[in-house]
Amino acid sequence: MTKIALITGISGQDGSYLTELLLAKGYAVHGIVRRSSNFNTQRIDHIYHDPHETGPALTLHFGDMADGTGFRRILELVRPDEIYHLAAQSHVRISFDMPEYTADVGALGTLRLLEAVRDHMTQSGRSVRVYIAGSSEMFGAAPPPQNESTVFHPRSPYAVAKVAAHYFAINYRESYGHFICNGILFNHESPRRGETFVTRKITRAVGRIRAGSQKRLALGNLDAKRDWGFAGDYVTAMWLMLQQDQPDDYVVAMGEMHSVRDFLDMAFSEAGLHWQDHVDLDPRYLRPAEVDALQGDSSKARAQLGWMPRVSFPELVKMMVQHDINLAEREMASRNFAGA
Ligand code: NDP
Ligand code: GDR
Repeated sequence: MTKIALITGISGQDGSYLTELLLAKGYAVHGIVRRSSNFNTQRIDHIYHDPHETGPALTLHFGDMADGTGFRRILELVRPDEIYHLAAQSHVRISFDMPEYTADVGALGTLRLLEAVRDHMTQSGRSVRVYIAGSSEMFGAAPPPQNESTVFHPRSPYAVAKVAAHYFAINYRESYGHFICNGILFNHESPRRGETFVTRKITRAVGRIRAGSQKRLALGNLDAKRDWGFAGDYVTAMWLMLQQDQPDDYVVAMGEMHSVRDFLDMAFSEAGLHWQDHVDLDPRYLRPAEVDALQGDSSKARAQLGWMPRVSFPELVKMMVQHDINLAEREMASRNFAGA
């Protein structure tokens, strides 16, 4: 029997890698996308085929985690075996500008999903497994290394919303016996990372500075330390969690800590540049409360799930820089052609 997966946040970085993984495993994949005045499916366009031409291995539905009724309708239609709940306003600094919306989508959106799944299971007698995308931001000010037993100390509206979602999930697991897993994932990046997150902001700038289309790069706190891994490796952990006999919560991380300054050093050096010649500090990018240091202890995921990252930190930086050098060169070439 073909397994059916439903992914919220399918158009995001993780959604695109997870879709590739599940399709390769033979799943029929359904994803929820937001209505937008512009196309917002660039990250999955290479996988999506017109169902009129090829048959639906990947099916998209319009929806929004602020709209519980719409989600229920999609759930009844799709009848998934597994749900991967990735949708969120996922930018930490922007969550200080939009706290109410961030909490509505991140915390209440998760509750809407869990309630819909609860009713669906009661009414249909079916069993649905659910993955909830938690974050190392939930640890916030708790000193490193952080693992599943570390007490949360969230430092942003985003992180508080994720903590609420985490405990909603545990409450539904304990109250109704649902198969729900919380993944507590540390930062994971890729060439598909949104361009306002610090790693991609840096590698995009490196590419453009090298191509001659950008001169300066404005950043905030260079001292913050993060545990950065490759997104393609981290979606495998999501899938593994839902294949276990029992639901549980897992930290997924590389176990290394690097500062933003370290990332700058490596990314600019990879392109033969010196970041000190190009970077300006702009207080606009500072946060009202910062998370200083995150380093995950993922021994549990490695022992129980058999999860292992394949891409090292230096390989990740190199992959992103090479991608963005090529992208900036293509942008310059098309700009020159347009002006020819
Ligand atoms: P992205 O920001 O790249 O993707 C977020 C996705 O959620 C997008 O598809 C976005 O749609 C969608 N979305 C946003 N708001 C809504 C809404 N109101 N209704 C429905 N969909 C919505 O995030 P990532 O892929 O990097 O992360 C996936 C999940 O994992 C998020 O929940 C994030 O908070 C969490 N996480 C991420 C980590 C990381 O390092 N990447 C680490 C730990 C947790 P659109 O494309 O239209 O904007
Ligand atoms: P983070 O990622 O907040 O860890 O959340 P981000 O890349 O935004 O910031 C990492 C660190 O870099 C510092 N920083 C800057 N950040 C941004 N975005 N822009 C800048 O110009 C800049 N200058 C310095 C930040 O202060 C911070 O300390 C990401 C998101 O994917 C979340 O959804 C996810 O839950 C966590 O990772 C784990």
